[in-house]
Amino acid sequence: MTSDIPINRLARVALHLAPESETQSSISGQQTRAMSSRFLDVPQAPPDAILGISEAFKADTSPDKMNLGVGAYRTEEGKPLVLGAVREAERREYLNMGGIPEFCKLAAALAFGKGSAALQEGRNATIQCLSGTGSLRVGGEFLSSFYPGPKLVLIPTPSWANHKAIFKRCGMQTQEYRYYKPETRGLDYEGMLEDIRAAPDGAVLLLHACAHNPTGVDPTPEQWQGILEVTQSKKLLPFFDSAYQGFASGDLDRDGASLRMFADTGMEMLLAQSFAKNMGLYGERVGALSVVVGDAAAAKKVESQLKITARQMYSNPPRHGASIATRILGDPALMDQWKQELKGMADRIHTMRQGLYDALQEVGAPGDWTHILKQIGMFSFTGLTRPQVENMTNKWHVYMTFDGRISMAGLSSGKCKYLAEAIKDSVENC
Ligand code: PLA
Repeated sequence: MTSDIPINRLARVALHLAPESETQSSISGQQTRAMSSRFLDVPQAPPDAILGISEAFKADTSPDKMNLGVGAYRTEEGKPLVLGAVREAERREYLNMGGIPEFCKLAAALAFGKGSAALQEGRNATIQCLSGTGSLRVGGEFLSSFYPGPKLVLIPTPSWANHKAIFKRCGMQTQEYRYYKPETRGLDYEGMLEDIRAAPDGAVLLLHACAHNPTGVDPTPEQWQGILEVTQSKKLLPFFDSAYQGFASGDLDRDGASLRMFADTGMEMLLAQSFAKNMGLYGERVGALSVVVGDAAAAKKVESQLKITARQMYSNPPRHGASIATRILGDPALMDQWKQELKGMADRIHTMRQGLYDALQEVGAPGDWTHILKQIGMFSFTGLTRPQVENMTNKWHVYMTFDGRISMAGLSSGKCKYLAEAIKDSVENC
């Protein structure tokens, strides 16, 4: 690493400093303001483990820079993608503005399957929420107030960086269970079951429905069956996070298989759904929370509480994005178009996996990189260590999260070689 740069790019993120260009003006700005506040002792929050990387990326002026930090789909040209199905849905006049309840129905059917017994029997309470994060948060608030079991959420190690924080903010306890085995770069299935068995009966079990973030490692159908059996014997309450339906395999039903396997047993469960990635509606905040219960009368009561929870946090969710999603989900032609476009995105990500793998072979990066091909979904968990990640950013202008995760959706064919050279250099020299 170059030692002549006084404070490097990543260090500015880690030390919670503003980009250099902003430092001067904020100091002079402070001098003109009153010097006293009751909030002076509020501690500075650390930068977000994922979104903080995008801030550092924006401040970098190198023409080689690459943002593989946040999971946001980009085209071969590195541009955000507005899906054709979304454009078409937006263009059409809204004939029926009963949009919101209709959205909840269609979203639940997309996840649980049209023939789902829970939906047919009216055992689900589904409300539109602010994308995946908002759905998790409202679900956490609901459990914190009304779950009669242990207020404890079991979370995989590692997991999406925000999971633990969201549940803690709701007043829930959290506990980790083993998930990823660095030695095999695969699932620590035995460790996972052992930790879940050792947890208190009735605890909440957080599961990634597919395309586990950040590892890209999902259980096989047989392993899901084993996880289901432990969930039943321990009377755990599964809480599925489905942020990538259709993105993992390119097939919506296949990516919904795990949560359907659980729901079809008739068990009670929660589901947080996001349409950010699969519809490319990131900023529109389209999502849904479903609480599936054992009895339709209970579902009505649960729904009333979910609505009050939302009312007290943000009153009601935005309409525009959910109206687009409703149009697509409710129209067979748009549905077909969307499925094709989803497949296109999943396939491009797959091509990038192969492209990066081939480039690593070509440049002769030391080590076994087959995990890049085996992992599923938007991310690759490269196995790069923190010093190696720092080298990737500081020397090569490649932005990625400190845990070694790269967003394959941010890569393009023309950049695989450069990325492979950066990885080779980091592995060899750090
Ligand atoms: N759950 C998981 C597993 C996620 O990966 C993400 C997003 C969310 C929920 C929340 O998504 P939403 O609120 O935008 O619908 N994870 C991203 C972005 C893609 C982020 O961190 O906000 C990531 O880069 O990990």
